[in-house]
Parts: sequence; structure tokens; C-alpha cells
Amino acid sequence: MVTEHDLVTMSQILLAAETNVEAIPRLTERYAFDIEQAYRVQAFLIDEKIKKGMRLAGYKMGLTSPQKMKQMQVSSPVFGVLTAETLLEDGASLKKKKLIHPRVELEVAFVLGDSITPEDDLTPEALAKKIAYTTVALEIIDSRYQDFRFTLPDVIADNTSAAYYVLGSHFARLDDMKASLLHFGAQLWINGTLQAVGTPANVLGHPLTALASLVRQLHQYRGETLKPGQIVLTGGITEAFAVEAGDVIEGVIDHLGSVRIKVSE
Ligand code: OOG
Ligand code: MG
Repeated sequence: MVTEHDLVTMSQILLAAETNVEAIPRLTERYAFDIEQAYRVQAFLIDEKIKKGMRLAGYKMGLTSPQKMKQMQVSSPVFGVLTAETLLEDGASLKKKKLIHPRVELEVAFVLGDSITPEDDLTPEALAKKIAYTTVALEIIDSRYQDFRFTLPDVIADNTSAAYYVLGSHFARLDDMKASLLHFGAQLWINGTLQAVGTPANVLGHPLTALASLVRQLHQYRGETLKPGQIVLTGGITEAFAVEAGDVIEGVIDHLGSVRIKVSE
């Protein structure tokens, strides 16, 4: 059994891996810990970042599509924390050497207009009313584990591989749209080549279902609720792709616009 002290040590090992840009062996090879304890490690890690001056911007859901679950061999949706400091501007350049083995994902992002608690009606219809804006996002993930391989507790402890994220510059209102998000097409382009296609429906049947899952898990593992203005990434629509210096990556979702990032050395 792991002690409280072990959980803090694990968060420090993960933070050092991130700072030193150096992959580490999976923590589950050294410590036996469960999902609840993994979320405690994640919380210690985030507390440390907040102490250093970073600010909470929202949350990310991960492993919410069959495409991602299959690629990572982990089949439970998980959540992580987004900081304001890791939000890149649309069109920005990402320095590859700051990361271990970055991959890019195409996602739907929500900006909340209202708070959301587990007592609220969490059906997609009710949740849609609590969304201020919806846009397309790219997430840059970077597992701190060797070979980008992990078990469920490992990836939760590692803040679900969060590194950077970019939001599109077009903010759509779901209720202004005639068509349903579920019928929109999504495309990921790398260097002008269509790398993958999908639809927001890949994400647990509806990205708003991923939001509902976040509300429940956040309450269960953190005792927290969502607040207006927070950003929520709902999880990769397709599998993730390795990024290389020189790449120009563009995500497009019908009616939500596009988002772009350049990768430098
Ligand atoms: C875990 C994070 C997954 C997503 O969108 O599915 C994730 C990983 O695959 O490294 O962010
Ligand atoms: Mg993601």
C-alpha cells in the first residue's frame, strides 16, 4: 500500500520529468495505487503549479473516443486540469524541444457560461444551455512516461498527459446553429495532408456527455464544481499524431471554424 508521502513523491517525480523534459518509467511499476489515489497525485501536482503562480483555466477530458481508447489501450474516460499558462494563441508556434514526445489531438472545446454541479440536469439538452461558446481546439499531449505507454492510474497521476492547448478564434453559440454538433465533420490536417477525419459524435456519443462525465468525476475525486468562464476540452475525436519540428497543423470542424499551430525546433 502507498502512503500519503508516496503520493506526494510521485507528484514530484512527474513534475521533475516535465521540467527536465525526460521520460520516466511508469509509476505503477514501483507503486501500487488506485484511481482515487492517482487523482490525489494529480491534485498534488497541480497544487504545486498553482503555488508557482500558474492559474486554473479549466479541465480536459481524455480517452473519450473509441479511436483514442484503442490507440492507448485504456478504455475509461479521465479528466485533467488546464492552466492559463499553457493556452497558446491560434497560429502560435510550439517549441518541440520543450516537450518529450508531443502528439496532437483534434477536439471540441466549450467555454462555460454558467456553473455546473452534479445536482444539475446533465442531459445534453440541459447542458447546452450552460455553454457560452463552442470552438475547435488542438491539444498537444506529452506523456511523461517512456514510450508514451501507461495504465489508467499512471495517466491520471500525470494530469492525463496535458501539455498545451490552442483554441480556434471563432466562437460559435450552440443554440444559434441549425444543425446538430453530432452531424459536423472534423478534419485534422498536417502539412496540407488530411491526416484524419471524424465527427464530434465520436466523443462518448456527444461532447456534452463528456462534459457530464467531467462534472461527475470532478465532484467525486476533487469535491469541485465547474465555474463560468472555465474552458473544457472534451477529448480527441481521432487518434493522436506525433508532431515534428517544421509541421503546420490545422484542425477544422464544420461551423466551429479552424485552429492552427506551427511546430518549431
Ligand atoms: C491521455 C490523454 C488523452 C484525449 O483527448 O483523449 C487525451 C493520452 O492519450 O496520453 O487528452
Ligand atoms: Mg486530449
